[in-house]
Amino acid sequence: MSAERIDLSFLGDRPVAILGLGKSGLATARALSSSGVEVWAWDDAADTRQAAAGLPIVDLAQADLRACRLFVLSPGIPHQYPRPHPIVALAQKAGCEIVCDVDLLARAQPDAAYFGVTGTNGKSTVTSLVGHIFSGGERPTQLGGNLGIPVLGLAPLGREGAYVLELSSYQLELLSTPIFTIAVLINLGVDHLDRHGGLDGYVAAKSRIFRGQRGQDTAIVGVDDNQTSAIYNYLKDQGSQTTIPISARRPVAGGVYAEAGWLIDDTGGEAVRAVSLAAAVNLPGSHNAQNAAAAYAVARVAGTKRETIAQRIPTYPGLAHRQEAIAEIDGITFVNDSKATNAEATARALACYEAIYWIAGGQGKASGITALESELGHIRHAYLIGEAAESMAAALEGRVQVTISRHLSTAVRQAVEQAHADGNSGAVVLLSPACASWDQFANFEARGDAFRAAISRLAQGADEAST
Ligand code: UMA
Repeated sequence: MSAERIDLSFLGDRPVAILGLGKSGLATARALSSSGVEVWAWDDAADTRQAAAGLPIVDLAQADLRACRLFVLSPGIPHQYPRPHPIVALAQKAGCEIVCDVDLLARAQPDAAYFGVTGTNGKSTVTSLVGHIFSGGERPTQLGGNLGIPVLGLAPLGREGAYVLELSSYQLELLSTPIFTIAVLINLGVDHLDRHGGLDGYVAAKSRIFRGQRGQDTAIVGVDDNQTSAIYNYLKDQGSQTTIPISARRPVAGGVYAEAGWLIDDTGGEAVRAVSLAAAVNLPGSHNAQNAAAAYAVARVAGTKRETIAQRIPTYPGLAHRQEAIAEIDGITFVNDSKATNAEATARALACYEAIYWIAGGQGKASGITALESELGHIRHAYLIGEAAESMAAALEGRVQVTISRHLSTAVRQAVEQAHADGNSGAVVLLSPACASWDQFANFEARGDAFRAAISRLAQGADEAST
């Protein structure tokens, strides 16, 4: 968080209603309050309302929402599907303009550049990798959004700066201000279908990142899946903006792609070996080649020199909870991939290791685990936790050895015991749940932290045993 806040005083005298006082709602309320704007803040959870000490709590279900200037909705709260939250329905009836925090940032900082990143998987990595490439200070940059840093907690940047924002489908669906001079769509799998009324709604929400782009703007689009490939072709045919294809699988004319351990830059009309992917140790697997291609393309379009990008991609430190190698104990490597909340993300991690003792489960997704089936051969044993344990066990039956562990700490203990019993040097205990965390944890970070804590207890036990 910066000491200097985004100024929202242009919103004037009328109150602004905020529904949801999680990360984004709290940052919004604070930015509005410090700008002198009257806030009506509400959260359905009584303990969250209590924790929001100092904020003016107003029961929005009872308030006259016609008096509001705007209604700021937290991204996790439905405004359309499966059904609008009752207070959102009241706001709609009252004719209130419903926006998200990104709209407010865009209106408050109209002169800054906005680079948006979306996709089903990899968007946090691409966003943070772009930030890493820009970290030399050539241009003031702030990273935020779905990444976990609410946008109204970012610093004001003005004309010289660039906001690099990770956008979820929830945020894009709410965002009414078209702002992205560089917009990235990395890939599209199946996720959040309940919130978008099905796959078409999800694809439409993601495509909104390109809304309003014009001649000088750029759309960077992954072409490795059918959905995004169709979107790339559509945008190219329309010709409203410059389009750059990216691929981890094949050469793409005019684009950026991975080939034989290199990122190839063909954006200048000549294929040039630009970055050694082999040197980028914290970007393993072909999915990360796709992420690196996307980040490379953003940085090139933004004017960063090819040599600078080639130096910085290999020094990317990686992100917590995304294939994060957290320890090696007695020949077993522990990898925290708690952020993998759907089967596509987990498939990407499974593809990177052999002899995997796999911890998975949580709150299941409607799409199930079909998308990771091609990687089952890498798994020695699966340890299943949470609500989805039984349904995942049924889906894996006869193909993978399964233990219903129910709880994460039990799963870690069982996985370690089995890896030792198998005498597996090179074993990997991988937490990559393919499920949301909300049945047993506050969020994916808390789940990853619990994994780390279980391993740290294990490491202490190992130390005690060896002394
Ligand atoms: N709430 C209600 N009524 C409801 C539902 C929720 O009052 O019916 C309240 C809850 O009590 C809680 C608050 O709303 O206090 C939560 O709001 P939220 O779910 O929008 O979560 P935030 O804490 O504001 O975090 C949001 C994003 N969360 C979601 O989109 C679900 C975070 O993305 C993001 O990092 C953060 O803003 C900062 O921008 C997380 C996420 O899970 C990582 N995103 C999904 C994903 O990546 O798949 C989309």
